[in-house]
Amino acid sequence: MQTRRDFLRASVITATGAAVVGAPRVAAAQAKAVLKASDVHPLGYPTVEAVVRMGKKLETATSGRLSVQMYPAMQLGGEKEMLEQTQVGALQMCRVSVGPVGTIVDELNVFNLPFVFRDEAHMRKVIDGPIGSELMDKITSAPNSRLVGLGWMDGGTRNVYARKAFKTPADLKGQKIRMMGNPIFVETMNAMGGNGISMGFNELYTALQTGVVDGAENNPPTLLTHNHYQVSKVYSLTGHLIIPEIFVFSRRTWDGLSKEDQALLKKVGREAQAEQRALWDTMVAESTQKLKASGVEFVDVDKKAFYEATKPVRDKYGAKWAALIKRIEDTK
Ligand code: BDP
Repeated sequence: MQTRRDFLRASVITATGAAVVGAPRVAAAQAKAVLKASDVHPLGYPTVEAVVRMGKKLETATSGRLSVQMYPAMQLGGEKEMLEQTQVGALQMCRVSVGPVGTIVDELNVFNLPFVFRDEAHMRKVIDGPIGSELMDKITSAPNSRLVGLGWMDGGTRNVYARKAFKTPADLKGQKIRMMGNPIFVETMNAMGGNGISMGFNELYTALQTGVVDGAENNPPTLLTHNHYQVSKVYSLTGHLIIPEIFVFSRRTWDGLSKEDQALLKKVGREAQAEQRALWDTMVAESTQKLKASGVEFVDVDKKAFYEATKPVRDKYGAKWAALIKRIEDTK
C-alpha cells in the first residue's frame, strides 16, 4: 500500500520526470500518464472500486498509456485536503461527498440541505436528469472551482449514530455530533437539537473513541466499513441528509490532455457512475444486515419533528436557489 510519503515522492518524480502529469500542461498530448486518484474509503468500497475499474478500462483503451493509481483510505487526508490537491494538480482525481464541494461551488449546496430529497429514488431521479447535468456543468465552468466534474455516485441516506437513541430533537440536547465541513451541516445538527461539530472524516474515529464527540451521522456502509459501530451501537433513522457523491478531475491536468483523452475520460466516468450504483445497492443491503448482526440497534424516530426543526436551515440556505429547489421538488 502506498503511504502519504510515497505519494509526495511520486509527485516530485512526476514533476521532473518525462511523463508529466499534474504539471500545467501534459508535455506531449500522447505522453504516458499515471493519473492519481483518491478516496477516503478503503479498496473494495463501491466508490473506490468503481474508480479502480474505470482505471482498468482507461488502460485497456489506451494500451497502457493512461492508467489510474488509487490512493484509498484517507492516505492523503480528509476530503478538504483531497479537493485542494486536485485543484492544484497534485492529484488528478478525487471522489468526495457533495458536502465539501458546496463550499467551492455554492449552488451545489442545494443537495446539502436537510430533507431536500423525499427519498433515495428521488435523489437518483434528480442527479440522473437535467438538474444533475446542469450542476455537473456548473462545477466544470465555475472559474474558482479548478475542477472538471466527471460523474455522480450514490451516498445513501445519513442517520445519526451514538451510544443512545435520538427519537426526537429533545433527545439530542447537549450531544456533540460530528458533521462534515460545511456550515450548513453544523446548523442542521444544531436545528435538530444537538451540537454540530465540524470535523474531517480522517479525525472522526479517534474522536468517537475518546469521546471528543458523542456521535456522528452517516450511511450504513460507512458506519460498518470504518468500524464506528464498535463505539456507537445505536443508529437513529433520522434520514436528515441524502447527499450524492461526486468524482472530479483536476482542471490543471485536464487542460493538458488531448480532446480524445478528455472524451474517453468522460465516457468511462459515465460508466463508473452506473457501476458504482449497482455495487452500492448490494453494499447497503449487506452492511445493514452485518450491522444488525453485530448488535447495532436501528431505531425509528419522529421524522416529522426533525423535518420541521430543520426548516430554518432550508429557508436560510435555500432562499437564493428557490427556483432550483422547486424544480427538485417537482421531479417525480
Ligand atoms: C461518507 C462519504 C464520504 C465522506 C464521509 C464523511 O462517502 O465521502 O467523507 O461520509 O462523513 O458517507 O465525511
